[in-house]
Amino acid sequence: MLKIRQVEQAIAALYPGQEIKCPVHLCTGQEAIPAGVCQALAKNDIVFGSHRAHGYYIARGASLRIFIAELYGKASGCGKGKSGSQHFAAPEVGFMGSSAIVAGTVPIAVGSALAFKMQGRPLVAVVDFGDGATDEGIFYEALNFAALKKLPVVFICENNTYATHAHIRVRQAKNNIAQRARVFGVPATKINGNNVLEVFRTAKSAIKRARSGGGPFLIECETYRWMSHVGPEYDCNLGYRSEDELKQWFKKCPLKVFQDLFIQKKLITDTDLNKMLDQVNTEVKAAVDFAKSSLAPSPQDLLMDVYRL
Ligand SMILES: Cc1ncc(C[n+]2csc(CCOP(=O)(O)OP(=O)(O)O)c2C)c(N)n1
Ligand SMILES: [Mg+2]
Repeated sequence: MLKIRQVEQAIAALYPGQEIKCPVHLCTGQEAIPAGVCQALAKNDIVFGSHRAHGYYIARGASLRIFIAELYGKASGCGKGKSGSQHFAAPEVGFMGSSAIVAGTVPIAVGSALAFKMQGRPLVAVVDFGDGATDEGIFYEALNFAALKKLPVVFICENNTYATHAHIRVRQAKNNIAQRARVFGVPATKINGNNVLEVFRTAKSAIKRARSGGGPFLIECETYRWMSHVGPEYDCNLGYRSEDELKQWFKKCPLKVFQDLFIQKKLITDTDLNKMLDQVNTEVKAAVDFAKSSLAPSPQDLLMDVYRL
């Protein structure tokens, strides 16, 4: 969680310098979900993200250097400078990709789970998406198919109340995503997405169940996005949410909740925390230096690795 937070704060600080050209959707405030879920995965399980997926890449343990280089559009980036923040992947650690198409990776994860089942491999596919993805028809088709075929897939919904600037109450008659999944035959639960231990325990049991043939599961994680929908700033001036609402969620910061618990239980000291912070910041700085000093892709590479007619 600390690494995700520090990486994204570095991105937010660097962004106004205009060297990062791609849009960035920061997951600050929602770090407990990727951290908890990835901790519950087995080495060869796979996970898909959405447009807000930095946390999954980092929590899966993929290289920070080539991630930051990707944001800088460099040839050394994990997408050779062509994927940017929304379409990156790290298949070497089972992070199979992210997508700007809302709900786009949901059916792909279900298809992967179908492949695992047909091949008789004991693997699980996990897909993370926002509450906005549950506005899409494909989400319900995916739930139905996963339940019908009893597939080893776990759906993680980050319900942060908003899809861009639209509150869930102006998009859906009921804020009951977990309940809706059950109607399709997918067992589901709603949890506190800012409590990393709760996320970890729930994901662990859903993944175990899926691996042993129990079929799909949906976890609805209640959480909140701190920064603007896209970009590195606070956006209460836009009028779609209040500063007071944001401040209430600062108090539920997933890192602070976890740190306070560990300090209270005397499992960690302030000195340990500062040491961790220093280590992470050193790694982030090295990644930024690597990105800045890397070369841009050459014009000849423009049409390589992309679909074309
Ligand atoms: C199919 C599709 N429709 C609309 C958009 C425009 N769009 C981009 S992000 C977004 C909202 C996503 O909200 P949510 O899924 O709740 O994720 P969050 O941004 O809150 O993490 C929308 C509507 C899109 N990218 N793809
Ligand atoms: Mg949302």
